[in-house]
Amino acid sequence: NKDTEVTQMKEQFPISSLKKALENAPPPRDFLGALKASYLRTGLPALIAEVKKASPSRGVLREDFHPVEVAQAYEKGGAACLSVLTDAKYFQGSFENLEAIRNAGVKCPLLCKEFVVDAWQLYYARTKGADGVLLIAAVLSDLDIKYMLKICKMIGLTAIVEVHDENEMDRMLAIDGIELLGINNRNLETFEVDISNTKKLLEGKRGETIRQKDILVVGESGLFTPADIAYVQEAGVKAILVGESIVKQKDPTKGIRD
Ligand code: IGP
Repeated sequence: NKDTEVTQMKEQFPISSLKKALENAPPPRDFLGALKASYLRTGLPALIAEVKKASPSRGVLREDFHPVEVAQAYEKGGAACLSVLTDAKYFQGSFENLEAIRNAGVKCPLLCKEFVVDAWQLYYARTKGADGVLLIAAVLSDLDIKYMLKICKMIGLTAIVEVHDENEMDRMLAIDGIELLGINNRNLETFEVDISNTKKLLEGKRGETIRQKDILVVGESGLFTPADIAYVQEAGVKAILVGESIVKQKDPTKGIRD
């Protein structure tokens, strides 16, 4: 599992060496700012386009998968930010992909899409060129989330905190300092996707709290059509995270907006 993977990597790259590397690293790009600018400019949810080769529920999504080409196509197609899967076991991703995309001159801010279970991973992601990370409420305690948010702030990473049900949402709304909240429409245990989940979690008091706290909401997973986008925008979403439907396009510059 992730813990043993991280333990091994920690030995190879001790935290002291990562901190040292970060002293000379180029500054992070403004992930949240890029989303806001895109939303203001277009009036449509800002696109976080995901560089995703495969998933546990759908298998390999694209046989001729070239991460840098896909990333460049997304950027050209108008994505505000990119998400790059780095988990190897379930998504056939890698940190080499993240680094290669960063080094290829892609200007969009990059989200390192990883199962973060240890703060060490935040430093590591940053050394590999990440501007943002995902913190999943389903796998982290409230204390973990608070601690990791602090580290993110310290090293200049933007965090998207991900929830997928009411309980996780309420837990996260009680934590201060969350700027970006992702609502996953995919149930992580059953893999079932239902975009009405986004709407359900933004109704009533919860939606009110989100507006009061000025949290930007990202609609995640299972978005395929302009009608899907309109539906989640109507629910209150200002950014969307899309993988499958665009990675599968013959020409990934032909985004979901076309
Ligand atoms: C993208 P989709 O259905 O457009 O390919 O989904 C993204 O939301 C999904 O990859 C995702 C994910 C995650 C993957 C959302 N949260 C957490 C791994 C871990």
